[in-house]
Amino acid sequence: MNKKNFDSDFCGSLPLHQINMIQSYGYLLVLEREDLKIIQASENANEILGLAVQQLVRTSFRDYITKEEADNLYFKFQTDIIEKVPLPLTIKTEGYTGRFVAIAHVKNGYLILEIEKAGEENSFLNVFQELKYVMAEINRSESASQASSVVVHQLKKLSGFDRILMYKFDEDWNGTVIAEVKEDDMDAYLGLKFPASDVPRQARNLYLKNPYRLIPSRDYTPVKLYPVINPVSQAFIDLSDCNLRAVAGVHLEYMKNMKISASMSIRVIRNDKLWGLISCHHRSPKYLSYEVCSVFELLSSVISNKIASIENKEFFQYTSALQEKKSRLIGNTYSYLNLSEGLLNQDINVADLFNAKGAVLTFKGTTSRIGDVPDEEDLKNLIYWLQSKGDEEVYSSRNLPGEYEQAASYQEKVSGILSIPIDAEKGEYLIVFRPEVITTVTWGGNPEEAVRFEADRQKYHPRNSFSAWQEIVSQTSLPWTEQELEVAESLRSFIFEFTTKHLKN
Ligand code: BLA
Repeated sequence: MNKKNFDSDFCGSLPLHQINMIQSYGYLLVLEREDLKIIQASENANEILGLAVQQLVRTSFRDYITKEEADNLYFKFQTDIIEKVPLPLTIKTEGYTGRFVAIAHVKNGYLILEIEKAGEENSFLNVFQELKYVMAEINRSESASQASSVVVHQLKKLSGFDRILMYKFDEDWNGTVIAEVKEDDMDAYLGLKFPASDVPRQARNLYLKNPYRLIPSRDYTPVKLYPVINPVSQAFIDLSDCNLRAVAGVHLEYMKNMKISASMSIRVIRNDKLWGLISCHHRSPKYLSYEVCSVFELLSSVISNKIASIENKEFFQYTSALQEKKSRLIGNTYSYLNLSEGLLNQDINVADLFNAKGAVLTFKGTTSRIGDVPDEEDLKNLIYWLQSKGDEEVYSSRNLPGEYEQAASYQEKVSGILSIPIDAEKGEYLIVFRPEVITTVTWGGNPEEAVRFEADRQKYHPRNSFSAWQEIVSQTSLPWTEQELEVAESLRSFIFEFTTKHLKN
């Protein structure tokens, strides 16, 4: 099936870094680092600083906070800290004193302050005891799905969101809901798969820098900066790292279609790559203070570490087992000084190595085969096709009939192929085959309708139904894993060395 890929073709190119407005639950100031002079301010800043933005700009932020706070702010950012740093602030204007948190970071040479009301005073011990408990629960888990289930349940108790789910990405960046806890009268998403474009590439990339994204209410009025264009750089300031950044319109519509008003998503990272998101939903607006968001952030790293340690251990065990099998095959080949004896005819063979059902070796005018492989004529044509592709490297596909139509006539036996060229020009190959595995994928709404364009082909909307939509996937084998492809590559090097050193004639 040739799916539309809105992730790379469309949604993935929306310029999120050029959104120049903020959500209204906080205030944003752009300061010069040297003298803390206000260069730009969000139009709502008058609510806390007492002056209209037109008058605010060019004043010094020092005038509104205590001397200690101003010095702290100044000194913290003399070095090139790129991490966001939270700073407590007491803002004093005429007749008004308020406690705030400023989340500060440097962008384009400027100091960007995102200011939110400080949350309720909560003793460190209170928060810590809750956290310790959840952390202990997470750490006891033995699988990623168990850890996910623990974390969604615990977060629901801690935060009171209506629905919390763990959303895990696959190799094509589609995501499946692997754990969910929700209020009874809400739709269930557990087990459903969502297409990559729902959280497109650039939105996913932002989680590599920012641990979470909070949208307290989709019904907010975006707030502009004053002046809109930064007067020094004459450009939009890049707000992509800001928590307050206004939300892409298409995603607000998506939330509406999901019947939610507020959302919070927290990253799960494994080996520096986004593994999944914990997505929290609320049917009415829900604001979380910076302090509560920080608890989520901390739990995000606890769960990330746990999942990484579980999966890295599984990865290691699996890789060692593969290596061990490969070594046995190589040992056998050396003992018999013969490729087909060593790789196809002993107690272990290449089909076992690659969890395949058939294998073929075409070498020096002889074809050796084991298990389920294409018939002679079909095999000959398949090898011509492989030759015509001119690959010198390992080639693999889990959907051979999708790439080479003739294979459709034997798709049951052969839907997956992994071919290792020995001498492609002479038609010499080692090939393993996997059979078709027919699966049913249940999507959250038809993925072909992930984007609905209006008649003008300009305006578009996200899909408006997330109810289960079944796709039967045929002509497809189990996927070839990264480790299997690496082993195939090292087997190719071995065969090259073996044939050149030991089988000279
Ligand atoms: C953002 N989409 C997101 C986010 C999530 C999802 C979690 C991060 C923001 C947030 O936490 O709300 C998607 N949420 C899901 C999914 C589930 C869920 C799949 O709970 C599963 C149950 N979205 C579209 C289309 C486009 C698109 C068609 O459907 C593009 C054309 C874009 N999604 C999009 C963009 C963002 C986004 C641009 C970033 C929004 C922002 O941060 O401003």
